[in-house]
Amino acid sequence: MSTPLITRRRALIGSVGLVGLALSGCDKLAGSDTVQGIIAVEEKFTHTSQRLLLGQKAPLAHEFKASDISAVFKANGTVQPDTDIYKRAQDDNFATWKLQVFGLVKKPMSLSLAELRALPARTQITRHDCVEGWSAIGGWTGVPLGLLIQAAGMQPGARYAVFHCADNYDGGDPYYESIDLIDAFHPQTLLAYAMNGAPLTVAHGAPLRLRVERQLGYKQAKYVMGVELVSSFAHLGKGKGGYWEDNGYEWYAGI
Ligand SMILES: Nc1nc2c(c(=O)[nH]1)N[C@H]1C(S)=C(S)[C@@H](COP(=O)(O)O)O[C@H]1N2
Ligand SMILES: [Mo]
Repeated sequence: MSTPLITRRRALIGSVGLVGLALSGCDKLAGSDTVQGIIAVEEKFTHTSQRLLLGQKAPLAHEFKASDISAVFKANGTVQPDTDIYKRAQDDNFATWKLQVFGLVKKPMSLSLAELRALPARTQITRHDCVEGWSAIGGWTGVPLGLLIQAAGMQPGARYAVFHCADNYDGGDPYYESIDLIDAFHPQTLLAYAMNGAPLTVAHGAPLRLRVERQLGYKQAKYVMGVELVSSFAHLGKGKGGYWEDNGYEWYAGI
């Protein structure tokens, strides 16, 4: 465990609280050149218009009661990555697996599952909407992504968080996803290690998956091995910011 995270944790537990931190982070961001730049360069009408409509308030996705949790939550896309790196991690039940936080950060970090579990956590019960036409309500527990980014510190020029996954979709290209910093610092954006109170199963993305609650299912990257801060995702995959985006889906998949 690196000192900055522990320091941050003490500060959080102290007075502000995690949501306070995330929101104050957002307030600062909202006035920055970076965020203004993101808004200026967005090509997608949906994205720009939603941002304009929402202003800087970033409302929360609806959260449900425990009794609303779906009896069956379909596992979709990859349900068992077949890459060597994943199989090795799975073999020891992710005991030696580590999340890499890198790219345009001041302090790259490498965090074990135990270290992630020791950080302040958020639990939320939300509805997952897949573009294929099914939905399910599930409970997610994990570390707010904004906390990790704060701990790593952003370098100037960071605009997006990219999630590198362990699976090659359908035996083809690596699965990856990306979100902007507004979603990265949204208080409901988590790197989740538990679903419905139990450790994430392999089918649902063990050991760690993204929850970005105001976007569609394909943004919810499973098997996250690394979070990279970038200024542009043009050099990744086919340059559209995600596996499904490279195959024609919208980058901003707002619900
Ligand atoms: N790494 C990875 N993440 C992924 C996918 C995938 O195939 N690989 N599929 C996506 C799609 S389309 C959906 S709907 C959700 C499914 O999550 P679930 O299996 O927990 O229901 O994961 C998303 N994240
Ligand atoms: Mo999906």
